[in-house]
Parts: sequence; structure tokens; C-alpha cells
Amino acid sequence: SRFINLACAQMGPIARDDDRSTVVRRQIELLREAKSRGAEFVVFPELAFTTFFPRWVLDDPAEIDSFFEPEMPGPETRPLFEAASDLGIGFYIGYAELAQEDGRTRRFNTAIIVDARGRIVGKYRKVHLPGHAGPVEGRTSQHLEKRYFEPGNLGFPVWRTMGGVVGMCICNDRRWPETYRVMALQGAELVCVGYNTPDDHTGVFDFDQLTGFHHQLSLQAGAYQNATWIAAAAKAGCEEGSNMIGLSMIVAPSGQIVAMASTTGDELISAKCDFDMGTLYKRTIFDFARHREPSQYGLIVER
Ligand code: CDT
Repeated sequence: SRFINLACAQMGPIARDDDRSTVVRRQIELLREAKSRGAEFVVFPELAFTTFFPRWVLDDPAEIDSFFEPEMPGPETRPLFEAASDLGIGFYIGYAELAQEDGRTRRFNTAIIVDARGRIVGKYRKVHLPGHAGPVEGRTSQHLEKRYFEPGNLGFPVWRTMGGVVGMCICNDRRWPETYRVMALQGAELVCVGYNTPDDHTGVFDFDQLTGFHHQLSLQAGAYQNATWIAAAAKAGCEEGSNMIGLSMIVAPSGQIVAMASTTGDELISAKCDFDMGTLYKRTIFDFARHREPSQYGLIVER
């Protein structure tokens, strides 16, 4: 067995005018609780340092930039890195990344893995950007990730860290089977995911009433079909008038939920997870080399 004591640090709402330092103090409090429970690795939400700004139509470039991080860690986020390394805890966290790349300014919805010594070991940029590039008429709430971010350009890598093979995705990515499969084909044993999921995100009540179910369904199917652990952390609660689901959870390669949040506020959940549970599934029902038939899957990359 190869055990890791894993935690998800669900965060309650962040107000539009909350500063980074206030938010980081909350995150450090969650890290301390994680330490008291013996956790070695903590998963924080998507865009974890600010409110979920893609709900608004913003035009002022300075205001838009105020939600982005030109460096990670920066002056206000460094205390999180220091606290985690003092506690000997690794973490995953999401943030809005302002990058200078290919001779221009680029914006991505990004997540990183930081090891227990405070070093960034991996970066992922969200591939599946939901919503629209401009406001949709008649909708009471907007989801404008396509306005503020480019699709990620780093693929779905995995990293050997924390005693296992670890990959990342962000929020909407968790609904797409390709996300998990690309990482599973590289041997992923743990997939980390942070999310902000409003309970009115499709605008169709028949679908929206199933928001929690579809979240669980995606994670449980993703874990089972790819023989991997999944640790998913929400930003939850009523944030600037938008109700976002909680249900942060840790899912085993069996598809079973082994820990789940019961509130929509700051809440730590944790579980002792055996990376070798995934190995067992990979040697039996999901032995990819023996059972998959890639020659029959061509359409998936052609369309
Ligand atoms: N942040 C994010 O990706 N949220 C989406 C909901 C919005 S879709 C318009 C999700 O898939 O949870």
C-alpha cells in the first residue's frame, strides 16, 4: 500500500472587495486544520484568491487585471506558500494567470501543484472554458470565461510528486471524459480539481436542479473509469448573489465517495487514500494495455 493523507479545503464565498491577504488568511487557517488532521496534500478551489469575476461583464482593463496574478507567488500570496512549507504540506490551487508569452499579454485560468517544500512542481491551464465571450440576453446571470481567458495550451500533463502520479484539471474540465483519460494514459493516480459551479449555470431549470448530481456523476465516473483518485474542492455558498454548490469530495478509484463536505462554507474534508487501490483496478478491469482498442477511437481526435 502507498497511503497519502489527502484533504480538500472547500472555501465559502469571497466578496468582490475582499483583498488577497484576507483570503490567504482563511486559506492558512484551513492548512492548519489540515495539519492537525495529518494531511499531507490539500486541494484548494479554482480562482481561489478572488471572487468568481467571470459572472460579470467587465470592460475596464485595470479592473479586469485586478483579478489576475502577474506572478505566483506574489507579495500577497507568498504567505500561503510559506505557511504550507512550514507545515510540510503540499497543495493545489487555482488562480487567474496574467502571462507574458509569445510577445504578448495572455490570460489563463490556471492551477498549480506546490510540493511540501513550497516549490511549484506543475502548472495546468484550463482547457474547457464554459460559457460565452459576451453577455447572453435574457439571462439573469452570466458566465463569461471565454471573454476573460484563452483555452489552456499545456495539455493535461501529470507529475510524479507526493508519492504518486498526480494530474490537474479545473472545474468544467471535470465533465469531459477526455480530461481524465489523457491523464490516465500517463498513469495518473490522483486528479485534483477546483471548481466554482453556480446552481443556475445552464439557465434551464430541468438541468440546473440536477447540478449537484451531475457534479457527483462526473467525478465518480471519472474516477472509476480511469482507476484514479479524485480530490475536488469547491468555492461555494452565496457569492455576490450567485449560489454555488459545495459538495467538495474525495472519490476513490472504485467510484466511491470517501469524504464529502456538508456545508457551503470554509470546510476541510480529508481521507487516508491508498494510491495502490488504483493499481489494482489498472491490473484488472481497466488494464488499458490489454483491453483498450485505440484503433477504433479515431473520431475522438478527428472531430
Ligand atoms: N467554473 C466553471 O467552469 N463552472 C462551470 C459552470 C458554468 S457553465 C456555464 C462548471 O462546469 O461547473
